[in-house]
Amino acid sequence: MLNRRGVLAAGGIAAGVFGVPKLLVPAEGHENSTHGKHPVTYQESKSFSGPKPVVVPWARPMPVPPVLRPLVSTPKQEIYELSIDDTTAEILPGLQSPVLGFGGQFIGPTIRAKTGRKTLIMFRNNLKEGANVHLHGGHVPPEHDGHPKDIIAPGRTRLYLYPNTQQGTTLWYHDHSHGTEAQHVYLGLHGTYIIEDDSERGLGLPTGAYDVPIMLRDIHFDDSGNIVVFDDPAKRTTVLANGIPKPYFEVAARKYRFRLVNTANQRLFKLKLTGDKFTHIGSDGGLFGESKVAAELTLSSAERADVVIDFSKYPVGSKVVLTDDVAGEILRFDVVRRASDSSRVPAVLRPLPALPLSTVDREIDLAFLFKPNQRPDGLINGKVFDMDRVDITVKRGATETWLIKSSDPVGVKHNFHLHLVQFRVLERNGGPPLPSDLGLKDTVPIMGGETVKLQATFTGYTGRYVYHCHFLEHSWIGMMAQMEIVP
Ligand SMILES: [Cu+2]
Repeated sequence: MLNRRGVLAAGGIAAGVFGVPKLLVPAEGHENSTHGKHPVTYQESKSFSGPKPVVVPWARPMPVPPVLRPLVSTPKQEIYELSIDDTTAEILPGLQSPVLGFGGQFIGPTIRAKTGRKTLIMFRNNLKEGANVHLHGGHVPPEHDGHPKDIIAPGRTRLYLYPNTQQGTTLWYHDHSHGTEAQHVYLGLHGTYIIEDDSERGLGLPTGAYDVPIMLRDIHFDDSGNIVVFDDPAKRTTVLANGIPKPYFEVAARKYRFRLVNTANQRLFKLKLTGDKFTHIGSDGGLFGESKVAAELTLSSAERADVVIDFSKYPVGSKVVLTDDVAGEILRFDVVRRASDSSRVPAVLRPLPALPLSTVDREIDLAFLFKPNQRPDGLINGKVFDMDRVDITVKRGATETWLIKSSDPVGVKHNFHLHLVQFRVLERNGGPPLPSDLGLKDTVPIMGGETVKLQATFTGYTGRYVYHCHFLEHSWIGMMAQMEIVP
């Protein structure tokens, strides 16, 4: 059986000989369930040889990732240490699967930051290969953005500074190391990073134990219970809520704020609640201007949805299930006790920033270059990513309008992510944005043949940042480009 280094190396080779690029097709439905290629099981040293453990629905509680404790905390800054580890996790019941994890945990600890207070984190890479950390959605200097070239060598540390100058929101941190980000994130290098701010606190939304991040993702176990990497995403049929398939979560009969984060490498969730609706209060970059009632939430890879669910109308003993239109039941909320509730969900939250006048127009095309009997390349505006090439130059402070498009055929899906700043979606296919496009955004799905017009203002820092498809097997084969922000 391959060890980890062997697996990662073999994965790179295997990817080069894939005939049919099902690896590059996001999991949404079972239409891609047959294909010919070379998935690789991920194992530490010995193969699991028993029967694959059976997931009994609602048998295990959904864990809430622990909040990381700072080593030093002052009103101006907090200092943390966090390791990047080879570890194991009990994802399937009774089976310890080899995975990667921040702080030794498959779902990394939650970091709670505050607007106006810096976060400094010393990451230590305990892997046998390079890794790094990107704060997804964070407004951070370029040397702290986890640029693909900035790798933490095995056994080394790197200090990341997050200024937290942006408003309260739900971000996440994950690996962004060049050529290995897809495997590393798939194997567990992901955690939630929450920024809180005083004006948000003043709204009276649920807090403390009633403010719960939920990381949703999919994973592929083979018939023996091994995690499969470099696979067909349609086979990632085990959906996890905070690392557990089909868990229950005990709630009081009151309001809860849930911060949903899609950490899947490539998946579009369509989420519903049995017999209930979400109160949708925010997206990637923070709160909406007004709360909205939503029967369904579309959440593509790396997107976040900030929602409130009010369980106060339910008698103790009630169950409410979170479902996906493809995966079916994901997570059951069990109402187990009554509770007082002084929290509120105001109809008016806080206004979004005004849209400045845009002075630059660009077109960004995400597409594959298909090649016979070879792995395709991922292209942005016709080019494979080169981390030494600057693709566009942006003047600091400029407001720009980007028409994101995909010249791929209808049915192919991509997922555009811009580093450094949040944007606003102005149009989709020349019409109004979808509900899932609203608010401050850093990631947006885009289908073959579609266009998404967005506007961004490049405040803050100068230097080099990437923009890419956030289906990680797409950025991994080159669907990434680089901008340089200049004074
Ligand atoms: Cu893509």
